[in-house]
Amino acid sequence: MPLLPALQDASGPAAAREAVRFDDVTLTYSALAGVTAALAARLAGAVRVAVWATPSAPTVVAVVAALRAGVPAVPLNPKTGERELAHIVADSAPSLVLAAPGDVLPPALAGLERLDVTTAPDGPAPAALPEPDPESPALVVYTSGTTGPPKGAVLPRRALAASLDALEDAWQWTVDDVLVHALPLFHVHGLILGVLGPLRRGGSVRHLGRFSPEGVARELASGGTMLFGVPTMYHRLAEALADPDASAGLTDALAGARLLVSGSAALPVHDHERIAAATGRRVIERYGMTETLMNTGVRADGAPRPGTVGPPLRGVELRLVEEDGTPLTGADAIGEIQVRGPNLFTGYLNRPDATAAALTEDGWFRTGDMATLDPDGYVRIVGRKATDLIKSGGYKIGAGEIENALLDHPAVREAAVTGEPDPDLGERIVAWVVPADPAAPPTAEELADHVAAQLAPHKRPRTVRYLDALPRNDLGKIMKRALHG
Ligand code: MCA
Ligand code: AMP
Repeated sequence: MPLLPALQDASGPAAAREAVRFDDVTLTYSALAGVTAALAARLAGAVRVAVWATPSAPTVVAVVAALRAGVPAVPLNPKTGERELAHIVADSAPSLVLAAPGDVLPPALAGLERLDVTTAPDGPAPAALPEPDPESPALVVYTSGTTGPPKGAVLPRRALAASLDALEDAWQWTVDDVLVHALPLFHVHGLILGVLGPLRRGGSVRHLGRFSPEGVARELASGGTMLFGVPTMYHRLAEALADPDASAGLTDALAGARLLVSGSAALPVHDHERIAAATGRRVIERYGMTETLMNTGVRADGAPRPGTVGPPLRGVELRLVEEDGTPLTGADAIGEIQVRGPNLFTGYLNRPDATAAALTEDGWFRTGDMATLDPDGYVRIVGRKATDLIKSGGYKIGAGEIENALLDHPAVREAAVTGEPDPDLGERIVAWVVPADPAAPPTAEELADHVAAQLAPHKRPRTVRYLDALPRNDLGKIMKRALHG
């Protein structure tokens, strides 16, 4: 089966069905098939293309066209700062950058040929395009590690198809579903689940452009059947439900949805309970990772259980292992989650060392997530092996990359970065800074702007604490645990 069957047969009964809706543009399957086939013809032969992934219809057209052409796409966060963007461009070496007409691209992309992506179909619906090899790369998605710059996870077409079909099975996801979301389109959650998911099913997606409880209420009340979001969004929905001025319409809209799904980080039980109490509906969670796509999920016909991410999805093998790699058995044992299956990436671009370190010899991926198993196989994530990885607003952020950026600031002598619990973001980035001149420390705003400009706004410290010196052990290593004490 092709990756996007409904686009291959755009003259069929689905042709007039709505595929994608943004505020300003709606594309039917026949329109999307036409415009992406024309663009695919122009991309043919490219090694890789970058996509300036604003939350807009041209991003969908660009990614779908690249997929149809069999050319791997590298979605770029349009807010990425100079240093990080320069790294991604140098590492992924795209032949072209695809952007909407009028988008202003930063200097780091100046050396690339630019192709403007329009959403207006030009010409008659084309014949079906040849389907690329399922093992060929579909996307390269950049993701942070504990140290160093982000790595490009190479995701083959086979992994996208396997993961989306496993979700079809778990959630009874059909052509009639209308997905509502406001996730960014440069990560797995928003792009693969949120856009390619509906398109693979022949259903539709409505993207809000930016998240707001009012937008969620409006779209769910007018035909939306499913909502995907990160815990921060559900937290903000829970807040809105508790606010008499904001809850009008929202309560009924959420209550009427077929499925409310949270992922990318843990949804606190408190927010689960607040939403259930206000709407009578339970949010279900699924657990995934850029490198593995989706691993587990509570089924639509399963029992929702706050604090768990459900059982493994169809086709996914999952085990817990001890520190030395020995598989664990029995309830309550805590171990690292390892997964294996057709949902896995093929490796990190240009990083055979990191790829080898991430996988066992027999092909299990080391997630770094620590969990226990309930007796019925539901997975309960209890923590993470690496304390230097922070999940904030659903974004994975490495402490090391922020520390390096802070150390680049002339007014910073030493820096350490940690995550602190935050009711809205899950974790908030905290920078511990030793100023070069204690009499004239840099302001918190200056440091946040510096990190946002070098890396990305979501990586900026939300809190800055000033110290005379960082706590270090006898070997000179920073003792991060002592920072919060
Ligand atoms: C603020 N801004 C700045 C600065 N300060 N810009 C430049 N310099 C600064 N100093 C801007 C931001 O860019 C943003 O602009 C606005 O101010 C607000 O920023 P912020 O406070 O960071 O955003 P927020 O409103 O708190 O965002 C919350 C959010 C967001 C909407 C929930 O965190 C989000 O979209 N998260 C989704 C992450 C995600 O998709 N993760 C999936 C990874 P503007 O408002 O214009 O944007 S995939 C994954 O994890 C796996 C596979 C899985 O399981 O899903
Ligand atoms: P990323 O590398 O951005 O793809 O993020 C993947 C990580 O997000 C996983 O390794 C988990 O730590 C976390 N994650 C994703 N979904 C969930 C969830 N439902 N509950 C807890 N953590 C999650």
